[in-house]
Amino acid sequence: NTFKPMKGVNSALTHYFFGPNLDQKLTIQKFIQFQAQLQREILTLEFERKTPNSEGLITEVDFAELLVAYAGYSHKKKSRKLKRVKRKFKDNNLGISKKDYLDFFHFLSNINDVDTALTFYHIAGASIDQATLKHVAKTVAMVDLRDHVIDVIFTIFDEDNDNQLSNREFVAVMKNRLQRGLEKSKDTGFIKMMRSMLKCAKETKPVLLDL
Ligand SMILES: [Ca+2]
Repeated sequence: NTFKPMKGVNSALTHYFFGPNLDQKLTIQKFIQFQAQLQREILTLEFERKTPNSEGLITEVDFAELLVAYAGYSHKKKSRKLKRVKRKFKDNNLGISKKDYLDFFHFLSNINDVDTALTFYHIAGASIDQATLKHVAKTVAMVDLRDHVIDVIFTIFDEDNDNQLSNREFVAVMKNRLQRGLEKSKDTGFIKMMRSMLKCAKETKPVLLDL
């Protein structure tokens, strides 16, 4: 009925999901795999935009910029945090690799489970210090965050400088962000498209080509 300007993209995706003859079924597993790959590619693009050096490393400030943009702080709060990172790592600029960046976002994608684990630690009376965060990342998200990365994370998020991350300082910010991210209009279109693809996968009918 109506002309869809996204037809080219949709066709590429439908071919990817349903095969060249559109007769293959899209499994949940394949869809999840696609989603993970897409996220990885987006994160890689973001990382590359910070122009890593010859060793493939970006600066701690670059990394912090990516994270504070993600956290959605006010301009004032952002620049305060970036200044702190700049000061702290001026003479300790070990750099952040693409793996560090991908690992950290993998950790973030498990933030709800991390929250549960941290709450448990809090009840048990243990403080959420660097060692605890590292341990939780490893056991909950199964990522091995480097000590240096954790040091940078604390420099960004530990606002009262007590060497501990409170829920308000870190997990609440990131959880809120993840949830809000899904409500943003630019994502909604994509998610709607994904939903319709899952729907047509169920009906084994290429709905998107039914123009
Ligand atoms: Ca703190």
